[in-house]
Amino acid sequence: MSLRYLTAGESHGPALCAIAEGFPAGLTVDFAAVDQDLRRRQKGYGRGGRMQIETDAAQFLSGIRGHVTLGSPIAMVVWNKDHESWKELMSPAARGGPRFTRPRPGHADLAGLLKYGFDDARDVLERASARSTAATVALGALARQLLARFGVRVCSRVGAVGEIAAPRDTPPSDAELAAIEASDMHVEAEALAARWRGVVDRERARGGSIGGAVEVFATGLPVGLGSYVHPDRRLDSRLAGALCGIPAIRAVEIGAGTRVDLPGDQFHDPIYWTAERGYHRQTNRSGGLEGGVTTGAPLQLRAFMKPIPTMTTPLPTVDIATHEPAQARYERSDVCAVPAAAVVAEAVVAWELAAALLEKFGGDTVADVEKAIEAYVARLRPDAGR
Ligand code: EPS
Repeated sequence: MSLRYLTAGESHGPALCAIAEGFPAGLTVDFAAVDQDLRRRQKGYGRGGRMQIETDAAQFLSGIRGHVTLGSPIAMVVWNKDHESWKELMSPAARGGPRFTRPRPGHADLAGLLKYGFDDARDVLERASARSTAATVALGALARQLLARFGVRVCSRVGAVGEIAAPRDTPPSDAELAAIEASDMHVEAEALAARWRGVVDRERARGGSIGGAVEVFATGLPVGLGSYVHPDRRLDSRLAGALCGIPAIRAVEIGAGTRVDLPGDQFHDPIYWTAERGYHRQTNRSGGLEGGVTTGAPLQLRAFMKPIPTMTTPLPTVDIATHEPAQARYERSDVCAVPAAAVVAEAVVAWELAAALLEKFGGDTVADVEKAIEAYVARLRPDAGR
């Protein structure tokens, strides 16, 4: 059985919940590191009022004893502090009260109202809210710790905000990573961050919102995760699907995937072999994936986030109670959540990589997984008689 998860929870309900199933026994979990990832998700220039209210932290209910995984399902809860102020609206008494009837173009509101037969968009938006990504990040934090145990590291930076894109880059160094984590724009170059803040300020002043792009990198991956033998085993399809599962992500690029201007001889990464390094490349335009399989080079992905559809200068819509033209309702929101999306993107990538790693090397214990990886790496060594 492979690694799997479920999340549940409404934005203003009591809590967000997550269950992770399939973790091997024997992994020491650093709870503080999980909460650190949750805090990272809350940061970023352009965030709205909700992040001033919450101090997200994960409470572990099962599957771990004395910080060590038991191999049983790991249940986690992230409590919504703001629930206190929304108890009434989230209670049965709220039925029959004021309704949210002016759906926001670009949000799940109208599709959800029609699909589930509701007459109040609150019944849709509570679950469609990107608040659910707190549960995603808690799961990703666990996956990241499993990966770290085997030398795999996942990190991210913002790659664009609005019309200003950063140059394409390679995985950040340790010093750059420290600068990225210290930046409210989740980027190492302060000059770029300043320009991006200007874009966010401009949109805030216009009553608008703005999207952008995030880059996710993973280093230390062995060659051979994922498979070309069937579409749903391709790691590229699984990573793109996972990234598009994040609210507001509309496109994913793998390596230089959108560089359709490059002919084949300039796009692909020539293969070399030396006795010291074995097979290697001098370029990584594949983004670390060929045939849906990891090449052993750093994984490089870009995910593109649309502007948040909730705006103080709302778009035209229709009131579902009257069918009269109306302006979309404004709910407290963020002007820009691209830095937070980078942290969420890291989490889903970490999860998919952990799942792929366990599929290839899985065992009941972390020690079993370690032995399987060691045997495989030994088979691939340049001096292993191949
Ligand atoms: C979010 C919590 C939400 C929003 C935001 C993300 O909380 P609230 O609705 O109480 O302000 O701030 O979600 C959206 C912008 C959206 O459209 O879903 C969070 O925890 O990240």
